[in-house]
Amino acid sequence: MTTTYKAKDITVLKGLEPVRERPGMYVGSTGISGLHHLVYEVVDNAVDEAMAGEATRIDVTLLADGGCRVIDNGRGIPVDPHPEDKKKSAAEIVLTTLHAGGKFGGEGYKISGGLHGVGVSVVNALSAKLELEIHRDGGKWTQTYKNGGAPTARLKKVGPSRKHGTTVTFWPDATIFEETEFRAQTLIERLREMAFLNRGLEIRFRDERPDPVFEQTFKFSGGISDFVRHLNASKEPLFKRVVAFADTGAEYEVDIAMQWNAGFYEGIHSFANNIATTEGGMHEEGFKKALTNVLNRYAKAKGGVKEKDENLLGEDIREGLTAIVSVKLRNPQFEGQTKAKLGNTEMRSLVEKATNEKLAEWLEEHPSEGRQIVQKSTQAARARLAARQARDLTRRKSLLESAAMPGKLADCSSKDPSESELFIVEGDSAGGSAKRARDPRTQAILPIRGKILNVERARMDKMLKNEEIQTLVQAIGGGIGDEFDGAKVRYHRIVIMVDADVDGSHIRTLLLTFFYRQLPELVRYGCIYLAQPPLFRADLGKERHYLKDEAALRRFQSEHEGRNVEVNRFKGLGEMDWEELGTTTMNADTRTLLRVSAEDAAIADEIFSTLMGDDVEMRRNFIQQNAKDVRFIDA
Ligand code: 0RA
Repeated sequence: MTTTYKAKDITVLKGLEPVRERPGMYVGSTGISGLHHLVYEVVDNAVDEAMAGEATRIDVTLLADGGCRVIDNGRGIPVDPHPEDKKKSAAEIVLTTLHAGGKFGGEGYKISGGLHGVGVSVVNALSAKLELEIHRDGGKWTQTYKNGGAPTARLKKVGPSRKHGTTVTFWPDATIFEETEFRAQTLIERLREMAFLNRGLEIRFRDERPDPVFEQTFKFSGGISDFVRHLNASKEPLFKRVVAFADTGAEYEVDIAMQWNAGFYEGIHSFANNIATTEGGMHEEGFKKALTNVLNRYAKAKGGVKEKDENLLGEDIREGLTAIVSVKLRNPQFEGQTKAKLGNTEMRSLVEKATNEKLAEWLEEHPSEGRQIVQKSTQAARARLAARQARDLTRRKSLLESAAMPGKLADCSSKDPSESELFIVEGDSAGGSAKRARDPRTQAILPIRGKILNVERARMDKMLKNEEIQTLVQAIGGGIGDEFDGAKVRYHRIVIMVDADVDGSHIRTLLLTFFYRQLPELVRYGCIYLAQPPLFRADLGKERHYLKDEAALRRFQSEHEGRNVEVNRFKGLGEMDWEELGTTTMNADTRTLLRVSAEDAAIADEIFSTLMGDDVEMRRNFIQQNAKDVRFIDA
């Protein structure tokens, strides 16, 4: 259909008619959220006055008759005749023309803004009635609009006034909105947020609809710092102080406040011109980037994280962080699915720079808090690594449980765990002797490399990644940790057979720690043993005597005083021939095994932690205290 426009139609299109035709375009919807948007639109204008330093107070009242009144003590909408249309006041133009706001306070007057930054004319267009009252230039002025924005008369001075400010009272149009009853709680939340975001601004909410009347005032001298405290109120803050800093330029404002809590969730709330940017955007990006940078630099400078260690991730640092990032700027670009993402690229570097400088400064001034933040972040990093490892292990589980046994394992032929033994043997040559000496029906041999780990500072996580340990887990067959299944264990005796030297003792400690931590059931049920290979061979003529330690040797020598005793010290298992190894250490009829108690394993674990841990002081003390104890430090 072809439409021919008449002059009248064009005038109407220029006015507010488009708003009534497509309300959703201007207030989002014709539902409750669109209805509330009307309130926010007027409040936004009032907040703009506050941001301009002209208003200090906003009163929002829900009237008993369904109307809503917003009073501010700002400059008041200009009342003088409009330069282009002398019959109309500037105020009338503001109320009846779309996008009129910016024409008055100079370029970009409208900083804070509703959904589309369209101003009070939209409220007028969607109201059955709107009453305007202005205090300005020594007078009080009023005007009424009806049926979607038509003025009933010109703006009229009704008397003198010494006040300044604007009062807008409107009654939403029931022919446009699906419902016209405001929800107090929703409005309260937003008004409180507005009060937090605009420090010192007093916002009073009054609901005159119910009986009794309800009233609440919001005014926060701490601004967004109070906001952060409010959000953390039900949580346990890491420390009392709120980290807060700001940066104001001619064209922008950056305002940031944050506080860590003992929880694990990240709560970063960003705003641009008082509008929640729930999809984030440039300001949030800049903040996160700088936060990660500053804290990594700080942590390394102060020793919380070692120079060679991996950086903390942003997510580690943000664990348990509640933060408000609020920016104000001239022409905000809202992007994204819900237009809740700030697109102005300049805000990224501005926020990043402010955070880089001011947060670093704050940390220097608050070392105790700084330490706590780093501690919390490193804990988060550790937890993240542990979680990943747990995932990796589960993924590897199928491999660990697979029927295929590691190539290095010389398995026994028996499939009965109660008669099967696994010898974990240090070194390949000893492994070779052990294979010859064993009973192949019941004894399996798993040789492991001389040093299964470069034991220096090996932590549990490193240990689990070790190939030798993984081979061991595979051979034993029951899995580890939480997923351990005793029924799948393939040997009821697991024998650690290592050299009687420092390396051997290290490996023994490490293996015991591994069993204690990852397979405690095996320790508790007494399945773990230490082989007792002799340290000396004393030859008396053709007789060979195997002696397990120095004490045994001294006893032997005193018993055979005057006779020619030739003493050999075994430097390692590899120096024994296989028959010697068999009779002294492996053969069930002639050997002695030492069963490892849970206590032994716990001691090993403690030794392990002490020897391998980060605490240098503890390690030094331990070595001094135990220097003479051959159990730990063999000569
Ligand atoms: C246009 C220009 C100026 C202020 C306003 C509108 C204004 C609008 C609303 C709506 C609710 N309260 C308001 N307060 C002010 C600038 C006035 C000047 O420069 O003096």
